[in-house]
Amino acid sequence: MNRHIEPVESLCYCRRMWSRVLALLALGGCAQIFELDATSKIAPDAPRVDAPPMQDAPSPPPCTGGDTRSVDPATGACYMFYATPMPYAQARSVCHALGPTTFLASVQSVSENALIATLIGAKEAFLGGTDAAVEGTFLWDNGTPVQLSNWNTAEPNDAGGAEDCIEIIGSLSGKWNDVPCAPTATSTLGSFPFVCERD
Ligand code: MAN
Ligand code: CA
Repeated sequence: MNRHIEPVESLCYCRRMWSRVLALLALGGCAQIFELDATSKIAPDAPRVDAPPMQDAPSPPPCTGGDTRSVDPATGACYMFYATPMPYAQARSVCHALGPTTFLASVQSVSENALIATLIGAKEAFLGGTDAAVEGTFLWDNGTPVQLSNWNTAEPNDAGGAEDCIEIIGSLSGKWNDVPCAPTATSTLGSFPFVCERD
């Protein structure tokens, strides 16, 4: 037998139920919000870094040193000609003392060779090439292989089995010849003016 519910009583019952449902929903919503708040990781604002002021590209150090010097406009390299003759090892030391990017000159292009030939005038000068480590394999003083070939006719001939360094000959439009790297007891040949290159 169904219990009889008075209409007023049933209305109140319904209201009570609804307010409970609403309260529960509200609680659930709050819980969710708190949960979100607890777990969300919003990064704090990164500190502002102002853009550096606009600046011109840093200018390379001036090309000084040697008795005469010249800058290759194509690469910015600085070539310095030292007219006092020295053995290769001593010339190399003079160049290296000028800084970590300065070596006895290496030649990568025809235009670079022409620039050095003009710089030395009618003189002869050591470049940085040598095959002292492995006969016939020439390396530049900066460690790169000699790839350009600008040898004079019949060179390199390793004359007397004693020519491991490269000279550039101004009076022959910059042609190369292998020569002794230092004078010996039997030959005075081996001291030359030289060219340093700073890259
Ligand atoms: C001549 C040629 C060269 C050599 C020099 C040495 O010019 O044989 O190859 O290097 O003599 O004086
Ligand atoms: Ca030679």
